Amino acid sequence: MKGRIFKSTGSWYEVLAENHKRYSCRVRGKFRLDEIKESNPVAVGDHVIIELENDIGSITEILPRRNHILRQSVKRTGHASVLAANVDQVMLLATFKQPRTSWGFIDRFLVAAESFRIPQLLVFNKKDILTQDQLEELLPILNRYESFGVSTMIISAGFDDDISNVQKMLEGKATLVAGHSGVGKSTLLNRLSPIITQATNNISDFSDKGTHTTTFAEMFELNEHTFIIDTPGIKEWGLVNMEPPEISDYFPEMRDLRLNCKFGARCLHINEPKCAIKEAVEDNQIILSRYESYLSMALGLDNRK
Ligand SMILES: Nc1nc2c(ncn2[C@@H]2O[C@H](COP(=O)(O)OP(=O)(O)O)[C@@H](O)[C@H]2O)c(=O)[nH]1
Ligand SMILES: [Mg+2]
Ligand SMILES: [Zn+2]
Repeated sequence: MKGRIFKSTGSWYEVLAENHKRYSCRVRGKFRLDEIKESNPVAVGDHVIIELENDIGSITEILPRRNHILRQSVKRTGHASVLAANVDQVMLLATFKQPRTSWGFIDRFLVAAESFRIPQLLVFNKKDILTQDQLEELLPILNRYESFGVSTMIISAGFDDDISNVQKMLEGKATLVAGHSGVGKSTLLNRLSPIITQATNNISDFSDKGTHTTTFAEMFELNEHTFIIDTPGIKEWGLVNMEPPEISDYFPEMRDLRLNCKFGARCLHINEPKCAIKEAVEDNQIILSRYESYLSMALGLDNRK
């Protein structure tokens, strides 16, 4: 019988089967996953074949993945695990303040998604606490993100009467939702689905971005065609298998421009002469903070700030 992985604890998997029942399953035997070298063979979002014996399931096959999102292990460098598979889009929930999500973190997240060719939504929460000046600072930046293909939105998950604008963006898709702890992810998910009952944290010390209650990704069904994949509060977003010369490929506003660099594909846009990217930054065609994010990635700097 076919099914889809909704939850993984590493050894047990919760599968929603095509008969609409949920089964706890184990992996039986060894899979031949030629192209997958990651530590966990089965990930949330995977379509699988299960066999049942007294309501206990065995996963006997993983169906081909449309895509997957890798996450670099924080503890073991060079080690990656599959965070989720078969994802239609990612949604990063961010906040302008309380706590402030850095543009560096946002860009790393977007670039990672772009490298897996997964469309991105950037949603700023806690609109209610923004002053008019802060809104006027944020809006033009978001317009520029829109111009290179990122969908953006400013909401107040805690106070908006109506969140149908968010629901519309999610409808019919499987969306991976991420964000630092404290941005209001649980508040939003609780509002999106009555079956998601997650503890919300009253965090007074927002500097503690490490606190999180969830440790594994988990998928929820909003309706028959709409799924949310909740991820643990992400502290940092390691770059997986990304060499400096290819990083600007994943900045959509740099992708075409960089063909005009004097050193072509060898240009790292750091201190090379006649660099089209640096010129575009000077002309304000590329957002300075985006270029700074690029530099920090190309120079292999840590993003845990
Ligand atoms: N002002 C304001 N606070 C919010 C909003 N949404 C969530 N919060 C608060 O932010 C804190 C963290 O929310 P929570 O949903 O637990 O965040 P999570 O860590 O991302 O899951 C809680 O105190 C929420 O009440 C909002 O739209 N506006
Ligand atoms: Mg939470
Ligand atoms: Zn260049």
